[in-house]
Amino acid sequence: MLVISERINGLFVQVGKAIDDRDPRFIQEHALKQVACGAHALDINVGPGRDDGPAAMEWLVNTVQEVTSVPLCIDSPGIKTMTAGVKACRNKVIINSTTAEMKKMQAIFPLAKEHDADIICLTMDERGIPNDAESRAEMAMLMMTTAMEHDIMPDRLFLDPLVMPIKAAQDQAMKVIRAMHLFQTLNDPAPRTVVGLSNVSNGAKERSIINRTYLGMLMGAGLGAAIVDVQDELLMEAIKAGELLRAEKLYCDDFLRA
Ligand code: THG
Repeated sequence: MLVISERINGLFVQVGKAIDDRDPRFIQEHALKQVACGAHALDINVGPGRDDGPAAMEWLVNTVQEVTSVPLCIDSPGIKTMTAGVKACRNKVIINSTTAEMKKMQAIFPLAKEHDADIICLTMDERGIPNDAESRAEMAMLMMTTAMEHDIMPDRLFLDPLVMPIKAAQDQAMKVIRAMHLFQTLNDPAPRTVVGLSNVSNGAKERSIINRTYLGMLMGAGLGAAIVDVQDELLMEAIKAGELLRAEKLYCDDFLRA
């Protein structure tokens, strides 16, 4: 399972302030902590509502890659901010994200091709997030075929069914599980998948138990990568147990200490 840290995100007050102040120390210590906690990659997001998006993103990428060479997952809905982030990356880069909107794909796929980036594909379009699993799979298929028209093979994509807060839409949690199953049938070998796990518990109490229970359900449905709170130790243990149960890691008595 590819573990991506959600924490280098301007949404978090301290991170937002460090970006505003262009304070490298906090960001760099924070990035190293994520890697020490088991992050294989870092999601990099300057946060919403900035007028300095591209400059802030370029600074954030440069600041982080001064201390670590793990892949960066550039997370922005804005094409200018995305481009600034991807251009600044010296190591492996994941574009987070495109949607199924034609205009968006026509901007993102050439950028990905130019920089040899992987791409997270959100199953939504101008009409929003579909209400059912089948429409999510249909949009995933559209993104896979459009990527191929840009000479990007399906193995460069991560399909994201978009996890919704359980508090806002309780019926969506199982629809996302069903979408995860449907995604496996869209290609051979099965496409890679990713979710933003913490979305599920947004605004809920007892976030940790909700997150790790859902993680187990998603791993059972074939989830391949997740943007998570790697500082949640119980969650990281659940991921290791899931890898054990999926036979991705050889069994050993003390697997949790690995
Ligand atoms: N898919 C993809 N990318 C994503 C998401 C997704 N990126 C963003 C998000 N969803 C995943 N990252 C987070 C980061 C933080 C939180 C949830 C998901 C979160 N933050 C607290 C909150 O909003 O309550 C912040 C609290 C604080 O300030 O401490 O929950 O789905 N591809």
